[in-house]
This record gives sequence, structure tokens and C-alpha cells, in this order.
Amino acid sequence: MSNDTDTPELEARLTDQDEFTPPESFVEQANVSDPGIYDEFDATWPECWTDAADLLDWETPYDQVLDDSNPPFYEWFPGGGLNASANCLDRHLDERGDEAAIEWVGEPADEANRTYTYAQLHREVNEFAAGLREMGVGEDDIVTLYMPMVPELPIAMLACARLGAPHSVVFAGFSADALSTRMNAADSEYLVTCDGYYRRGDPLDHYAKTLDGLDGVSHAVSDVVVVDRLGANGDGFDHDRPAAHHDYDAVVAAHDGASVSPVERDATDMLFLMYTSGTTGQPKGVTHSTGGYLSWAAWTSQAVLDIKPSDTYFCSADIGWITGHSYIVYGPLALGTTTMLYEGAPDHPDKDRLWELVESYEATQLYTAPTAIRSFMKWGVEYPDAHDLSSLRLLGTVGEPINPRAWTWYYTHIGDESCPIVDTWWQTETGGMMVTGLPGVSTMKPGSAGRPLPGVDARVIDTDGDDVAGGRAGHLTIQKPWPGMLQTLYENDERFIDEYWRVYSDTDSGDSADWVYFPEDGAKVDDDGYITVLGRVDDVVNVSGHRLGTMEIESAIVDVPGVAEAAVVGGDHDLKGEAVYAYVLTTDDHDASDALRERIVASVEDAIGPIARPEAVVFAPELPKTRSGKIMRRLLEDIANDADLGDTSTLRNPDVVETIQDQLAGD
Ligand code: 6R9
Repeated sequence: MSNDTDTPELEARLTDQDEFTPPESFVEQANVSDPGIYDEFDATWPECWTDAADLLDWETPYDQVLDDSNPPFYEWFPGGGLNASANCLDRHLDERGDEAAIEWVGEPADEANRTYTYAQLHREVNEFAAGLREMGVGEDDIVTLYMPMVPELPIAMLACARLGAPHSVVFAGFSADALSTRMNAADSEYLVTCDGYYRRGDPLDHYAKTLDGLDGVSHAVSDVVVVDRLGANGDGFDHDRPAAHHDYDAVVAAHDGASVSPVERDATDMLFLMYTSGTTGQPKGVTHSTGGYLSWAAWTSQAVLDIKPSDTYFCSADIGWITGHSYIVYGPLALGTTTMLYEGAPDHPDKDRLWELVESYEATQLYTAPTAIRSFMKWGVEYPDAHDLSSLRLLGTVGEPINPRAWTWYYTHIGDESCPIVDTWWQTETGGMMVTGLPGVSTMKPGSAGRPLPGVDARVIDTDGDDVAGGRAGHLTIQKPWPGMLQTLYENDERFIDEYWRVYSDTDSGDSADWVYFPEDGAKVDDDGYITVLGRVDDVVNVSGHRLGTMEIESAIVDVPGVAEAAVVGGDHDLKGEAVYAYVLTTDDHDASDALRERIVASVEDAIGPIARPEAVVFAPELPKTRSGKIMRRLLEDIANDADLGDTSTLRNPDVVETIQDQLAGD
């Protein structure tokens, strides 16, 4: 998206806004059904957030709900002590020890499926925690987890949490370079990875990528644990393993039946760290607290996803992203429910895979992304229609704006018009949901995320800081702190202030009221206070709900010999929401060629991963620039979208526009 928050395509999305009231059958059983909660939370803020903290077991009660004396370094539940793994496991053992905590559905086919009861999960987390502890992992040591959707990933997360060691999960689809960048930035000396995994039936050599990544780590890595996902099936790849690379099963077996008492963490101690893309090339290390984050994940899971212990809840995200952290692992397990973990792709072995799983596991909620819904639409209604989806009670979406057509399709064909849809706006940084309806209370408007949650002070403002109304576009801001908020950027308080606070805050003020969080999204608000999020206003492209920094992609492109300059923008894409468009200038001694284009694509995949693969690489004689020499990215977006370009005469080099358009058309 562009810096312009009122482009016509986005306006169009708002025109057809029908309203839907939540089904009575849902309201009757909803965890939250009293509309009075909005006024009540406003009146009692921040004390209202004891409701969230009360969902957890505290080893030491907190002294205060919020200490806001040093903004923006807010402290939620200071003085309190707790352990996240104890909250997700130990406290459920008496009542739910034999109930399923994780239903894992693996590839290939169904033969690999595993159910972990709370008792079994607790046992293995303890065993693995004992193993990590023996390797030397202690409180505050950062453990990197580079794994796909296998049960050992949440097990490792909870084992780290048990020891008070923050984890840093790196999405398995990310490249070796991305792994080394993140391990270097966090000075992480421990890594848990796996030998490989299956994608649409084919084994992938993840360990080879891991070894490459480790080559790029600039400090000593003391231990690596390798989960055997393929080897046991006879699909393993041949690699020599250094002595410091332990086999996961052997580690667990060596600590058979071990018990590790959960380390009491201060509420404000770091639970985990997650790198996300931002405006500059260097990923941002978002840090989350133990008490605030976990209460937020639990409270929103209860209030918005309506999770109850008796549910079988299905979120199709990857744990390598924040959605998987908050809404596959921490939120659902804190509430003692059954959470599903699906390793495979939604179209393998066939395009009804998700519906087959919903039917056979009798899933009660489905939480997925608009990009997936648009694919389901394209594949056709015959796939969901072939299955009994009547176990579903609630649907959710996350990651990007949902267009009303996709919303209506989801509501009709998956929810059978009897499931509320929660369109949840939030970010890695917010820890959990911020703007979305309460499914037992709120009227739904397709295309709009809804009102801010109770107690969340989200407002759309103009550049003067004044509220906008009546459907006009502005910037989304959050004007009061919330428990799930990031604490800082890892070891970089200054960048934390610069990235999120500087634009709208009086940064010299010690008064919390003068501090405003800016998530870098554009939004509109209607007369009912419903917020429609329009997308990023920074240099971030949202491809299939995944945040990618254009600077990171550009730097991978200019690394290729023969490339002089590159500009990357997001262009509209029917399925992915946005796709990567790269405009490239060659050096004088290189011609534009297919071979160069291939090297560019390969370099992007190596630096980031296949998700960042450019949709188009357009060779341009020059990049369109303003008189002051700034690349006109908005214009490049409009070219990608084949949109009306308006007046281009103020460019320093107006002639270049047509040449680029021709190039793209012939692409
Ligand atoms: C949870 C997650 C955050 C960015 C965010 C915004 C976009 C997320 C959205 C949405 C419109 C929604 N976004 N949910 N836009 N409607 N319901 O996705 O975190 O990966 O950090 O991305 O995603 O632009 O700023 P993250």
C-alpha cells in the first residue's frame, strides 16, 4: 500500500457495507455477551485488565495493574510472578490431564498424526527442558527455534518458557541468511531445528539450510538440537553432524520422566522475541513480556475466539508467525483447550484438505487468513460442500484486510450463515487482537474489522493528531497502553521509540497521556466507530498476510552483480493481496536478460525465502524520481496496478514512465 491512505480501490471496498447480527445460538453460549463491557472497561481502565490477569495462575500476586510512570516503557502487572509453561500445562493436569492439548496432523497423509494429551505434553516439555538445562540453557538465554509445524516446536517453546529462556522462532520457510541474521542480532547460542519436513508429499532438506545459516553466525553456537522428522520415515538426507548437534529423541530419552520446576518469572520478564519486517533493512526484534503478553493472549482467545476447554480449535497459521504464537500455542493452551496443528498445505492431497480436517476433528473454530479464503473461493464451493462443517461455531480472519466478497463467501459457504466472523486487526507488536468485534455482542460489517476491543483506545487521526470521522482516511493509532504490547525492540530502546512512538507522541513528556502508538497502518472509521484498516503506510509489503520489508528485498537485489539500483513495491494481487514488484536498473556493462532476472529472483529467495519471490522483475532505463531525487514509489505501485497515474509532469524524468509501462506489459 502507499503513503496515500485514500486510493480509489480502497474506497470501493467500503461501499457495499451490509450488516450482520451475531446468530442467537452463538450469543446464548458466548463467553462474552454483555454489551456493557465496553462502558465498564472504559470506566475502570486500567483496572479492567485484572480480568485478563485473572485468567492466569500467579505464583506471586502483582502489586499494581499498570505502572505508566516511564512511558513508553510500560510495565503491566509489576511485582507479579508466574511461569507461562505452568499456566499452559501444569495447572490443567488435574482436570484435563487426559484430554487432548495438541492434535497434530502431519504430512504425508494421515499416518504421522499424533495426539498429545495435557499429561503427555507436560511430560515431554519437562523432559526437553531438562535436556536444554543440561546443555546450559538458563534464564534469559535466547534459544532460536527454526522449525516447521511439528509438535516439537510448541514443545520447545514451552520448554524454554519453563526455564525462563526467551525463544526466538524463525519461520521455517525463511532462508539460511534470515536464520543467521536473527541468531546474530539476538546473540543466540542455542538452536533447535529439524532434519527436514514434507511439503505436498516431498521431503525438504531443512538441515542443509540450517547448516548454511550456522555458517553465517558470527559467534560461537554452543548446542544445536535436531528433530528427526524425515529420517525415521526413511526419507532423510545425508549430512555429517557435528558433535554439538544432538538428536532430539535422544535428548528427551536421556531425561525420561524428568521434572523441571517452572522458573518463576517477573511479569515484565521477556517471554519471547520475534523478528518482524520494518522500514529499514534490519528486522526488528519485538520483545514480549511474560505477564502482560500471556494475559492478553488468553483474554483475547476467550473473548474473541470464544475458546472453551471443550473446544477443538483450529488455526491454520504457521507458528513461525505471531498468529501461531498467540493463537495456536499460548492463548489456547492457557485456556486448556485442544489446539490443532496442521503441518501440510491446504490443497494437498486435495483442495478439500482443510474441510476434511474440520469434519474429522469436529473443529469448533477456524481462524485463517483472507489470502487462504480467496484461494478457497477460486477452487470452488464443491470442496467445502462435500464435507460436514456443522461443528464450526466461529470463524476468524487475520493478517490483511478482507474484501467483502471473500467475507461473504466465508460466511455463507464455510459458516453456513450461522457462525459469526471475527476480522481481527493486530500485529506482531501488539501481541494479540486489538480491533475486532466481540462475536457474542457486535454487529458485523464485511470488510471492516469493527470497533476496538473494550479497553483498547484505538483511534483514527489525521496528521495534526485530530480524530477523523465520517469514513475519511487517516492513520490508525493506539492512545493508551495495553497488556499485550511489545516491551521494546531487542536491545534497542531508541529504535523502539523512533519506530512506533515518535510520530504522534510528545517524546519529552513523562506523562503517559502524551504518548501515542503508531502501528503504521492507514484506516477509516465510520459513524458507528467501526474501523476499516487500509494497509501499511510504511515500506512494508503484505504478501499473503506475511510482512516483508521492501528494503530487505531491495538489498538482496542490488547484491546481484549487474544491478545498479532497485525499487520494490507491492502491487495488488487477486490471491495474495499484494505481490512483490521489482523495478531494476542494470549497470552499464550489463544488459537486461532472463539470466539476470533469474539471478535476481534467486538472490531474493536466498536472502529471505520463497515467499518474497518477485511477481515481476521489470528492467527500467531509470527509476521515476522527484525533482529532489526521491524514487516515486507510489507511482511504481500505480504502474504495477495498471492504475491511473495522474499528473507525472513534476517528475525529474517523466519520459521514463511510459518505457516502464511497456516493459511491464511485455513481461
Ligand atoms: C497478526 C499479524 C501486521 C500487519 C498490520 C496490518 C495487517 C493484520 C489485519 C490487517 C487489515 C486485518 N493486518 N490483520 N490488516 N485487517 N484484520 O498479521 O501480524 O505479521 O505483524 O502483520 O498486518 O497491516 O499492521 P503481522
